[in-house]
Amino acid sequence: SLRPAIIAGNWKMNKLSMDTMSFFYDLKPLIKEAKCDVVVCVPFTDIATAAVASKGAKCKLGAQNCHFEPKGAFTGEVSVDMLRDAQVEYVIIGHSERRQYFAETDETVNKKLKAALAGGLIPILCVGESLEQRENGETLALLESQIKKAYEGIDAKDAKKIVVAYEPIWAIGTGKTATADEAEEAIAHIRGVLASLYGDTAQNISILYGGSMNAKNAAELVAKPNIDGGLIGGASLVVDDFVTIINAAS
Ligand code: 3PY
Repeated sequence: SLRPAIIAGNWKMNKLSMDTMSFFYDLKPLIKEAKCDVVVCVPFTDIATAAVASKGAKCKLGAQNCHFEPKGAFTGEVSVDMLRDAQVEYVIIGHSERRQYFAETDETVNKKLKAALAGGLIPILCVGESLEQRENGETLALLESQIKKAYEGIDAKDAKKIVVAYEPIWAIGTGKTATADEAEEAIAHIRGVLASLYGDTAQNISILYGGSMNAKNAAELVAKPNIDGGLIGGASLVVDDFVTIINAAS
């Protein structure tokens, strides 16, 4: 395929430093032969520990958020440069939990994308519809709008660095997964929107599925032609489950 598979874990607000240490200690020998790119997005406070514990492992580190300003009076925020300095290579931007609980908008998502790209981080951009939007038949229009607003002012060269994650909100932390066909339909649509903006470059953009992807359903999801991997919530906290998913995508 044009696109290497990516399996990215999103720990959300979980794990202390000791748990982080044992996670990478256990993970390292099990992903030596992984054929996909493996990313683990840890809480800010676990980054330093993860950077040491993951040394030599076939995985990259990610954060779950960043601020769009380079520095200054933004109490409690973390900049792109700070993340780079801490050996982070990826950053999740616009996760639905941040949009829902922390007032992120399409506009801040766009600013964060630009800041991450300018600073050399690979953004994992999250988009996805609510249950109400799906039931009202608004899914495809909403995805188009979220994608177009997120990519505003971003050229094709930068656009292809962004990893997209389609995460239907109704499937996040609920145990409900989109069927592989529903996920493929939404992701093919996202790729179509990207093609309308960037032409053939859309074929080089990795688009992941997220939302209760687990050891049982991963293989069927990643077998779909447009699904290039996964952004994994709860199952990424457990080494065995995470490795099963990585192997399904390898
Ligand atoms: C989930 O799987 O619930 C996620 O939100 C992954 O980001």
